[in-house]
Amino acid sequence: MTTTANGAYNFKVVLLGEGCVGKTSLLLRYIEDKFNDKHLTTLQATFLNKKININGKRINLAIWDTAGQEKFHALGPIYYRNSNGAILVYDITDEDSFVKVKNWVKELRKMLGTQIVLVIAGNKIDLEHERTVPLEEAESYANTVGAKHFYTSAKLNQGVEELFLDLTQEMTDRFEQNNRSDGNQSPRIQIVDDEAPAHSSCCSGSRSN
Ligand code: G3D
Ligand code: MG
Repeated sequence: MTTTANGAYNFKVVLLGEGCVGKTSLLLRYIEDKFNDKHLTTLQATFLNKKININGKRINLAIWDTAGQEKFHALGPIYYRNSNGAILVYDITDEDSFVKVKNWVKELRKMLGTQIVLVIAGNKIDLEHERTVPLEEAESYANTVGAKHFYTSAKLNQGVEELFLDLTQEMTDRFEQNNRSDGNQSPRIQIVDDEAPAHSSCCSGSRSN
């Protein structure tokens, strides 16, 4: 995280979760307000930028999506290093994807400690009738690990804006608290490139983590 010359905050956010849970769809819904855009789904990975304004503060989010490496168990620390926030996505109709979220929480806490802000997203709530991950279990789990829990549908555009807004607010609060409590600590530097392309992946194959 660093502040730019014009005083804006730059935060890095990573999307994590099993393949096919809807990570790319959530990102495209948030940034482009689109769902199942076949043109965008053919692009290759990196990140998308979003500029937002909260209470007069300008914030640049660099939101990283995977190139589908999660399907080959190939997402490592290089992907999530220097992240200020992580969105851990599972599919409410897929219990294995919730287990995968728990594994990611363990890994992130171990590698990055409590500095990273975590939010958990139970996606595909338009498929509520197919739910297999119990509501109370997901919410109480999130509580125990200090993460907020949101329900989302990238398809119907439910909960998406709220999730990103809450995460951004929390990252901003966290950054300002840290600055107050340790004014001498130099901020983590992170380069934001406005020209980076978008990405998404195809999910017609087998699921994996
Ligand atoms: P990923 O990036 O986590 O791998 P994707 O997941 O965003 O590529 O989405 C995987 C599949 O789930 C896609 O379907 C996508 O349309 C679908 N999906 C994503 N979000 C939702 C949602 O909120 N509700 C429903 N019903 N489906 C969703 P395909 O068929 O293209 O593989
Ligand atoms: Mg994807």
